[in-house]
Parts: sequence; structure tokens; C-alpha cells
Amino acid sequence: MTSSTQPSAHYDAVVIGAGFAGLYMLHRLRGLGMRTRVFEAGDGIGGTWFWNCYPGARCDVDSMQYCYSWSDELQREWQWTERYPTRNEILRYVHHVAERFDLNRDISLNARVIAGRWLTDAGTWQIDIERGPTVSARFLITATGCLSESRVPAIKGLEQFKGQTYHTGRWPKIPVSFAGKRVGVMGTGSSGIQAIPEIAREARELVVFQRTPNFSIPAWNGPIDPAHKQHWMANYPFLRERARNTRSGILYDYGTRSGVSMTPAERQEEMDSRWRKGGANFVHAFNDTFVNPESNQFLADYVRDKIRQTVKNPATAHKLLPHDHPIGTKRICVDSGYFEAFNRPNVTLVDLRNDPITGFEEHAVLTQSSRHELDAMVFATGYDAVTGALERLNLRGETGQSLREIWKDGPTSYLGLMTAGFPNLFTITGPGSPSILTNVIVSIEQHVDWIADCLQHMQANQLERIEPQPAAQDRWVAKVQEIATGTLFVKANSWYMGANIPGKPRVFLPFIGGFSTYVAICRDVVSKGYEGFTFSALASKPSCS
Ligand code: N01
Repeated sequence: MTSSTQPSAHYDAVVIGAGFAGLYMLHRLRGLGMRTRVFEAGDGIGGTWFWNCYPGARCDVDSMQYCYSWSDELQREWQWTERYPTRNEILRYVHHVAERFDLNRDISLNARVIAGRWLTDAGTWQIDIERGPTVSARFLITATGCLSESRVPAIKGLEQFKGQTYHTGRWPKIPVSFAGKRVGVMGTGSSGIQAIPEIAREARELVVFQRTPNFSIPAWNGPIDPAHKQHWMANYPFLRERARNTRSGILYDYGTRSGVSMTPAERQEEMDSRWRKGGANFVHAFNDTFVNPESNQFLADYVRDKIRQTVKNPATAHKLLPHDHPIGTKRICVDSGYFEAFNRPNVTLVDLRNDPITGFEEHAVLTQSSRHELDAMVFATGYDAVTGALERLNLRGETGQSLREIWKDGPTSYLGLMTAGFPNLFTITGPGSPSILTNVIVSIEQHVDWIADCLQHMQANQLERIEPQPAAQDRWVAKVQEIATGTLFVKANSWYMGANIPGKPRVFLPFIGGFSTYVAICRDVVSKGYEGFTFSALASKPSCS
């Protein structure tokens, strides 16, 4: 692994980002004999799991499934220790993979891509690296992650605040201690819900600033069940294949009946048993959770009852009851003692809907009705999801326009893989692909394999340029929105809808038609000779350094 880039060089492919997507892409490109370089903005590999080292950070997908499936030896040799893996354990896994497959030598760290432009005549991407050289590549592949462009809201006076400030997605790599401190946390999504119980245990006082109460299901995390582990180890290929044939790429216990069709006793038993098992599996109790408001309401009411039972102060419990979106239409949270944390004497909940923040002072945050003196403020305020990191790259296509300009009314992409006008640019888990609605590692593997197979096809046929046809792209964009409109997801002000970023177009960002359906569509496109894509040979070839 190098911490600086080589002098100006030409590559067959440049990959942006060294998280799960970038690492596997590098491995596949090497297999094709392509000279490849990965540029990573951080000073370590791991992407999301490099940056997100906030207290309590862990994945809420079962560890036996939250790992690569492309190497059977790898999946058999790695030993997960907990039901849901901690951030540190995932990062150890990432390093193990990088070492085992000798990936580090083709990765440049501290190498943020700040711009790129397609040179039509040369048929290459020219790529600028911050504080580094400009390099070029025939193919440019983004592996920048869907949740990597962190966002702190603009709040009056924040720059005056003299306490420490943190964002969960940009947590310092040095130890942070809240012992004896008065800490504020803003944001009650997955990150906030994980961090709050941990910070509550350590801090002298914790003030949680909540804008939208959220649904959360207990994780009941603990050491991995040896029988469960053994079952997966013994049946990995079969179980992986079954997972790929589901709508989220995760082997949940998907309910097969409508909530409405069950008797009250059946429904109660179904929900009780799922609650006892814990995790996101809960929302899959019914086969129509996300399309039938009545079925959805059963689950939402159940969780609200649990919150009332858990939180001892009725006024606090009331503030914590989610009320403005169907359950699961904002990413469902999975917690370890989130609601219980509000029973602690050192934790206060501020409901920003009734008592909005008016600004920061040097040592306090002010709301309309109160003043909270704080030593530190944690922003768990999320991301400019899916498109934010791509737009930030400042990539300019054939017309000289950037992705940000082209996407001003919403992202345009064919299959979430490529955008018209940006030849030879592939976007792993790009907008309009299932990505964040799935086990993202499964989605990453499918995209990486699709791209690698496409490049192999191009090699075999001496094709040098690929781009999607605008008409095919338009149809795909319309399909993504049309399917989303048939679900309850469009009723929530979620980051899936871009609703968390002021001014961001309100469109549904991922493909919600199901992972297995999406895979079938991608296969069909290939079997029809890459239907909707245009290939060409280039007139002139760039010289290699
Ligand atoms: O971010 P979020 P996240 N004033 O956008 C609030 C994945 N993930 O980092 O709901 C006040 O979900 C905002 O309020 P509202 C997972 O996919 C996975 O928590 O917009 N509050 C919300 O409460 C997840 O969905 C794991 O009204 C403001 C919070 O900040 C995704 O990452 C763990 C505000 C942001 O929630 C993002 O999760 C962690 C403002 N101006 C993350 N602006 C696991 O696998 C925003 N908020 C377990």
C-alpha cells in the first residue's frame, strides 16, 4: 500500500475508493490482466468501516452474511465472533482480505479524487488527485459508497461553539472520551441509535436532540450461536445462492402472508416471535409490509407499544413514538438498549419538532425554550446518500457537464451502472440499483461481477468504449420511480427520497423492485447483447506510460 500516487501514469482502470466495492473490483480487474490503481481518500482501507468508528458502531446484518462470497476459502476460514459484527471486527476482516489477496500494493491512500474529465479523442478519463499527479485510465469505476458523503446541518452559530464536534461518519481515529462531559447528540437514525446508549453510559449528561422519532428493533446481540455458524459454514454456497434469490439479498425469514389475512392471535404470535429473535427480520413479518398500510400499521403499533412499555417516563415515551412514516420506510434501526437509555437519570430528550434549535453559543445549544450547556456535540445527522459522493468527484463527461449538473433534477443512470454521456464510467451501487435496500455486499459483488464480465466481453471483441443509450436510460429511470410509487416508501421523508438534504430533488434513489428481480434484468440485458448499451472501437489509442 502506498500513501502517495506514482508520477503521472496511465492505467487500464482506475477505481475510486478502497472499501468492500473497491477491493473486490481490484481483485477482478487483476484477474482480467488490467493494470489498475485504486485511489482512496482516507488513510486506511475499509470505506464506511474505516470512517465509522463512533461508539457502538456495528453492522445490523448477520455477520455470516455480511462478508464476501466470492472466495469459498475466505468465507470458510474467517471466524466471526458476534451475531452482528462490530466495526472493528469488520475492519479486521477487510485487512485480512486485502493481505490474503495481496491487494494493498495497488492502492494509493490519502489520494482523494477531486476531478475527472472524459477525453473523447483519446478515449480516456483524465483524473486529478488532491495533492497528487493527474493520471489517466481507459475505464473509471466509482466505488465511493452510498453513505459516505457525511453531512452536518447548517445551524446558526455552530462555528462559535467552543466544545468538540463530531460526525459519526467522520469519527477521529484517536480515542474519544466523554467521561465527565456534557454531550449532545443530534440525530436518531441508525448511527445515533447505536451511539446514544454507549455515550449515555460514559457521559456525565447526555442531551438527545430528536427531530423525527424512529422505529427500532432490539438486536439481542451476543456471541455468535455456534450452531448457526456451523450451519452457515457447512452450507455456504447453497445459502448464499438462496440469499441472492431474495428481494434484499439477505436470508431473512420472509413472511408469506398478508398481515390483514391473519387472525389477531396469529399476528400477535408472529410479531412476538420475531421480536424475541430481534433484528430487521421483524419488518418482514408480512408479505405486504411495504405496500399495505394496514399490515404496516400492525407492526408499527406493536413497536410503539414496546416503546411505551420500555420507557418509564410517559412524557418521554410519548415523544419517542414514531408517528409520521410507515415502519420500515425509513431504514429500520436495530439497537442495543436505545429506548432503555432514556430511563437513565443523565439522559434528556429534546423534541425538536416542538422545541426547535435556535442556535449555538460558545458553550451551549439553544432551543426555543431552553439552553443546554455542552462540552461536546455529536452529529449523527446522516449523509447526502447515493449521489452525494459521486457528485463531489466533479466528473465531467463528453459534453463537459458534470454529474452534478446532469443530475440537478435527479440522478439519471441505466441500471445504476452507467450514465449516458459518461463513456467508460461505471458506478458500483449507483443510483437506480438495489444497493442500500439490500445486503450491500451482495449488491457490490453483483455489480463488480457484471462490470468485470462486461470488460472481458469488450476485451474479447476489441471494443474500447461503452455507454448507455439515452432512451434505455430514460426507461430505466422511469421504471425505478414507477416501482417506488407503488410502495409506502414514498410516504416517508427519508434519505432514500433525498428528503434529508435541503434542495435535493425528491426522487427515490435506489431500485426497489427487489434484488433477485434486478439481477434477472441485468442478465437479460447481457443475454440480448448488452441491450441498451452502445459499444465502439476507438479511432486512436492513448499511449501508455
Ligand atoms: O443517518 P440518517 P444515519 N436537525 O440519515 C437527523 C446506514 N447505517 O447515519 O429523520 C435535526 O438515517 C435526522 O432527522 P430526520 C443505514 O443505512 C447502518 O443514522 O431527517 N436533526 C435523523 O434522525 C442508515 O439508514 C448502520 O428528521 C437532523 C438523523 O439526523 C444510514 O447508514 C449503522 C437534522 C440522520 O439519520 C444512515 O444512518 C449506521 C437537522 N437539521 C448507519 N438533519 C448499521 O448497519 C438530520 N437530522 C447498524
